Amino acid sequence: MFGSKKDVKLGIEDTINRLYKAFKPSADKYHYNFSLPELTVGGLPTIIFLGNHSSGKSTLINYLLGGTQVQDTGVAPTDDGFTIILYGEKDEDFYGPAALGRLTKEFANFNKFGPEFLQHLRVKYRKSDFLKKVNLIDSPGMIDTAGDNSTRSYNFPAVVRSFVELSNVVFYMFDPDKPGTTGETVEVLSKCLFGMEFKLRVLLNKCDTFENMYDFARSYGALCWNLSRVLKFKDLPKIYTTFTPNDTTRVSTQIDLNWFEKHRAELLNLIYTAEDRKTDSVIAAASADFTQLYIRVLVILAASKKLFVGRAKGWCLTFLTAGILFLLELWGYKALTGLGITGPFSYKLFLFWLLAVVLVAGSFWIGAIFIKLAQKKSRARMVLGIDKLFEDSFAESLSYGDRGDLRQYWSVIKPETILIIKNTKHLPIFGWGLKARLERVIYVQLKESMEKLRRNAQK
Ligand SMILES: Nc1nc2c(ncn2[C@@H]2O[C@H](COP(=O)(O)OP(=O)(O)OP(=O)(O)O)[C@@H](O)[C@H]2O)c(=O)[nH]1
Ligand SMILES: [Mg+2]
Repeated sequence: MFGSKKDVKLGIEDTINRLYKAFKPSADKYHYNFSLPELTVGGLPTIIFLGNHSSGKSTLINYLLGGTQVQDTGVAPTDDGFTIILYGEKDEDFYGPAALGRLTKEFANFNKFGPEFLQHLRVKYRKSDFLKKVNLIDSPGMIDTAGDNSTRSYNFPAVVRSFVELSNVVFYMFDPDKPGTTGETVEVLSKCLFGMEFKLRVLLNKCDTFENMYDFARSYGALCWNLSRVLKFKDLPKIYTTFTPNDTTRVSTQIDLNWFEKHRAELLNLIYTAEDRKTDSVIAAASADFTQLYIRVLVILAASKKLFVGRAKGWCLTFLTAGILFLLELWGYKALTGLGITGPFSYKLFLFWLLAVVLVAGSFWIGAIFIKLAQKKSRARMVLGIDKLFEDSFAESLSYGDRGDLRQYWSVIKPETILIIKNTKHLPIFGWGLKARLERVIYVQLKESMEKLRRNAQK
């Protein structure tokens, strides 16, 4: 059905889009929001620029856009928000909710980050041929606030993670002054990129500022050292050593710039061919999404199974207690009156049945209260030992040691899962069909799509 290379990619994107739509009701049932709610099939690739403040993100973007001053640049921290730069017939800027309204379906979930985040969102349309090939995202520079987000009024790592998920190439820029040491950089590199490592390209920028080779080697070494401490990947990502030229670069520079120019050419080539990498990043994002949903489903099912067993035990005990009380009453009645309970109406018989109803109803009433309290306690215990619930659900995969990423996915969905277990009155009990369908998506359909893409690339 699909012939050309492009058709194969569109076919894969279309399949993934249909998977997202098909699983939306199940995801809703488990309170899971897909990071990519819907795909724009055949949409442009997106490139995001992350990095320390003043590392040269905005300057590079302006350079790519033909030297126009689309983004403000400056030595002090300049950008405090995310700017999405798209192609438009006329120059237009949008801010906040209006900006969100201009974006594609991929961004539909971004309002979950709240109004504070939306105040830091901008969309710029520019008439540049470059933007006919890619969408660009400029980001606020990282600052020194590891461990707390007090200087940002929104959940910065979560926002970065979402942008990374929908981007196809992630440029992480460093400058010689701060080769990977700011707190937020460490946090973002270690927490926000798992599963997306293949999109990452590191840029050691401003190479024109080195005084000599020794100076360069020191910075490069420091960057590698810092990266190796925070990145959990097996291999160091590719590092481009480059700079963005301006009118005075050549005049003020003391080091041979030719090699850095060569690296910039490679970098530009990567950007121009981002289209080729778009579909594999879409598959990776879908894989992350469906894996997270899968973990959510399994943990919730394990929790609801425990609660169900607790409830079943409680009701069995209640029935037993009510039965025993009834039999005791019957025995006492017979011993005291010598009468049966099926004879003609008498006030004694009436009292017997009245007491029987009180005993049985009372047992059920007290039983129901006990079950409710026990369930509450059981939920609280489960929340405290939530990691065990996860570890037990994935004991086999984790013991083989080949799915270490499962723990990272779990860390993303854990806080919300805790809230769901704590507060949702009726947790789904039957979901084994969904489990099997998700396994098919993750282990068969998405794997096959990746394989198809690989074969297609070799054609
Ligand atoms: N020498 C040299 N200076 C550069 C280079 N790239 C950017 N600069 C300068 O570095 C300063 C910061 O650049 P920006 O582009 O504003 O940096 P940014 O990463 O966008 O900074 P924030 O928006 O604050 O995160 C500006 O004064 C630029 O002129 C480069 O490759 N070489
Ligand atoms: Mg900037």
